Amino acid sequence: MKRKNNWWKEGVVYQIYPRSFKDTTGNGLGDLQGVIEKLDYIKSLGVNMIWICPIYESPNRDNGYDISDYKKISDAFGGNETFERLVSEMHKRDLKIIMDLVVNHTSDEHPWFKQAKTSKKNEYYDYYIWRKGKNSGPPNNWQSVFSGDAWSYNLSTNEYYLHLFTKNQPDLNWENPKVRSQVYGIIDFWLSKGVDGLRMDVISLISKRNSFSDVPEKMSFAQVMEKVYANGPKIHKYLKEMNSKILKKYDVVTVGEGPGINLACGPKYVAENEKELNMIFHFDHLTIDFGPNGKYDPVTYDFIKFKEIFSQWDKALENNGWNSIFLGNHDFSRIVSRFGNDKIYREESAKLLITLLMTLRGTPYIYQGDEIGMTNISHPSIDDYNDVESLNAWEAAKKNGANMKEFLKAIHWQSRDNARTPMQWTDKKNAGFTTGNPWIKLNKNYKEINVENSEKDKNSILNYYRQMISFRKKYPCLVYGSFKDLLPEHDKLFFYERIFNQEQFLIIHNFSNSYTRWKNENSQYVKIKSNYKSSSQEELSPWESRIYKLE
Ligand code: TEU
Repeated sequence: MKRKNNWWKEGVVYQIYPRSFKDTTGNGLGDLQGVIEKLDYIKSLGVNMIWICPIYESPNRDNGYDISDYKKISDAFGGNETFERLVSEMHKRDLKIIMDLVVNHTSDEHPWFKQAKTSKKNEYYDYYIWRKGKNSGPPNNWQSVFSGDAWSYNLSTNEYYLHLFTKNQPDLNWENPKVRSQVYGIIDFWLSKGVDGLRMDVISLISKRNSFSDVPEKMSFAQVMEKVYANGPKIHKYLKEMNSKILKKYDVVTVGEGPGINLACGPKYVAENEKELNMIFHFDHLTIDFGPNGKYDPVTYDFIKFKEIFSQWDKALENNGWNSIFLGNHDFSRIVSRFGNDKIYREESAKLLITLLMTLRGTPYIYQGDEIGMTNISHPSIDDYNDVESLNAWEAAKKNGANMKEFLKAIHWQSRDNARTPMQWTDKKNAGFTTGNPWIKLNKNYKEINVENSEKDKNSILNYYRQMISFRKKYPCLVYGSFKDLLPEHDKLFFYERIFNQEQFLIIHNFSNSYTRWKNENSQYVKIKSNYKSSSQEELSPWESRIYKLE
């Protein structure tokens, strides 16, 4: 199949976690006016799209991923009026806006759920998923992604409701056509206001396996996700319906977040002829360091496997569909801490990672703060953490008699708060994020790592990001060209070619702290970009990236 060219394939996305971006009111929480004030900065990076995490009315049990009013922007962020100003200011600058659509579940404070839980006769009862208990406990042994049972008891209906996340996030019943038509109404509401795209939260989970059978004891949580929670029997029916009823009326981009989506089932979600979604986020590479007991049981990741995942996904979507290229977001550690070296090679490795992101096939996503090389935190006490996933995992570990000193290390490594500390703008009070008390502790290193310092230094990570983004935009080959890993078995080097018509590139990255022997054997290829000023013909420096072009 001949691949179609689309604006969203050729662009680059910048992801904003609004509560940690920029506060303009002094209440310690980022807001939309803050985003507006920073639009020129974002534009200066060279990106074309901004994905903004949920900003709707919410009790914030999961920082906005628990929505109580889908058509209202939270007043804490500035309300609908500020949002409309944001859209218009973005469009003035030729920036597209992607909103987060969270419709696997609502908040338990959403009027639908407040009604539903009152009685089995209530007209909203069937908006959610209810089952009778078994042996004076929940209907089955399903566990929530955020620890504990995935079912909570409700007295008025004498039943349990399903929540794959916290108990404050009841799952919607997509079997009910009224639920689906409400969702399409919400989508229409925002797209008709000029929103250019949707990132769909855990969209892989909306179709449930209605037998609700127990999960076999031995299954790892990753397998449960793949085989039990995600990719349910009607998922493609729902996505096709969503597309034909509403999405196809607009020229918008859609990216489905897909826990549990694997190589076998992934391509169908994004195949152009299936008319469902444009892109998905799969997590094969971001769960690569999860151990036998999941995220908070981390293991050293296998670099060869890491490269293989990129190759396999590229191949799977080669002729039909489109990839999203990302190494982190608001749910994972900082990319330089996780995949680079945030100590002695912070600058080099951060530059290597953006070189990787900008030279793979697919649409690249950059998460706020990565452009200045922000790093993980390691607070001495769990009390300094905010994320519900970390806090629940901590309680569960305590109950299970875990070694809590070790567990704190796992929190340091994996907590979602690593990515949620306030954006570091300056070396002044609270890194210029707020004049008040920040809702979450800052990373102590803001005096050194901040936008203001990065602007002054022409060799900063920030300025290198700008160069790399504009570099990518210059060559269609980097967007559409074929991809081939040329050294799949090498345990330090990632070396690949990209080819598109007459344009050809060789790209090499040294994912290690050591000097590594490597020589360009083909003199027709000329080095045109690197994260080092000068380098040897015989070896690569630690965390060095080079791009060669066929002349
Ligand atoms: O994340 C979905 C999801 O599965 C994540 O919880 C992910 O698996 C986990 O963080 C990895 O440890 C989405 C949102 O991105 C996340 O912020 C929400 O908390 C979650 O959905 C529930 O809406």
